[in-house]
Amino acid sequence: MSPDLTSSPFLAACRGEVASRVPVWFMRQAGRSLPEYKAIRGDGSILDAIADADLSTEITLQPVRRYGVDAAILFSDIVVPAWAVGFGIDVVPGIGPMAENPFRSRADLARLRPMDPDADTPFVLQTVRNLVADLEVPLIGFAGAPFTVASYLIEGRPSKNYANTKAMMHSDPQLFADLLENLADLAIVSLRSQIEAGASAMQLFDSWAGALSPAEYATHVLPWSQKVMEGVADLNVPRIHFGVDTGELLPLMSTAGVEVMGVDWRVPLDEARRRIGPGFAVQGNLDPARVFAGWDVAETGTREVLAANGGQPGHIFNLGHGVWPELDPEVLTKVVELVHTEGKTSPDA
Ligand code: 1CP
Repeated sequence: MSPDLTSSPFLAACRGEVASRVPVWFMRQAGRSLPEYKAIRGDGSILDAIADADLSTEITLQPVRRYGVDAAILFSDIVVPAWAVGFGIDVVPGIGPMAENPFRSRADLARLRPMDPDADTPFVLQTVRNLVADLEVPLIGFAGAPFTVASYLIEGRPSKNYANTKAMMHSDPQLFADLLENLADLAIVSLRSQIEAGASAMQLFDSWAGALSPAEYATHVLPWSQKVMEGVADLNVPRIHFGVDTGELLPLMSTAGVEVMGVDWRVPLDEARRRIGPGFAVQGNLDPARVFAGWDVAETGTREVLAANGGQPGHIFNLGHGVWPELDPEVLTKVVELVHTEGKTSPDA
């Protein structure tokens, strides 16, 4: 029997309630910073590891065991739905998602057929079921937001300036909208299947939305992220929304239909709360670089993040972006311990 997790510190904080402690987890907490990951991951594409439910289950559990974090995040990737429906995308070790034939024209929409999770991603559902049977903390399911996934399909590889993506957005807005609508549908189906299999929260990663101006975001991106959030609303799990370099976009992103707003390291949490207004929990936001710098710097940074939240209910401690492969897991363990002992929230804060 899996335990009743409703009163877990993580889910309480997502609801904006005072939790027994400030919960903490790390984006990209599984993966290459962990020696135990490198030991079992093998070579080749991460997609092969994701297609192996036993391996994905173990990789998801590794950081939970090591760090004592308050939530697990499914070991998968944001390109899994597009890969599973046969778009033609791979994840190349040391680089990231790559498509040999990028999305360039209306005809490419046919490469994104609807997804049937039972037939197309049975291994994801099996991994979620394995995990919820084993875990004593909530499992977070996730999807890439339509814009961020589109950026990989259009560029065909990780990008610095999103030149092709923004060119399509401005020169053929209808094609861009049709692509994002298609990707929104894939994200909805994928998220619903993860939640129905047992995930108790979800995060929509719009990692690269910070490349856009607020006007571009509002017109060309927000409606499709809103569609994703609405498409899972009836399942009543907390919805977390996050992107990097999104300080200017926080007020808009928080209108997508979210309970928890993820904040990168550039905006202190008190300022982030001021920008998005009341009624949201916040997640973040220790700069990974301050973990890289070693424990003394990480300790000061952790205390600064807690102080910026000022004890307000609804704080989920996290990094301001994902764990870097070069971070020292020992420092992250100490961050978790410090947040657990010193992090307090109060209704009077
Ligand atoms: O083969 C490997 O081990 C390579 C590294 C790796 C890993 C561990 C990739 C390739 N994906 C993942 C797993 C992954 N990806 C998780 C699982 C949870 C965990 O690690 O704890 C998650 C949540 C993701 C999500 C993801 N993939 C995002 C959003 C989060 C973020 O960091 O902004 C993005 C942008 C991707 C694309 C991606 N996949 C992999 C890489 C190296 C990248 C980024 C490439 C780039 O810089 O554009």
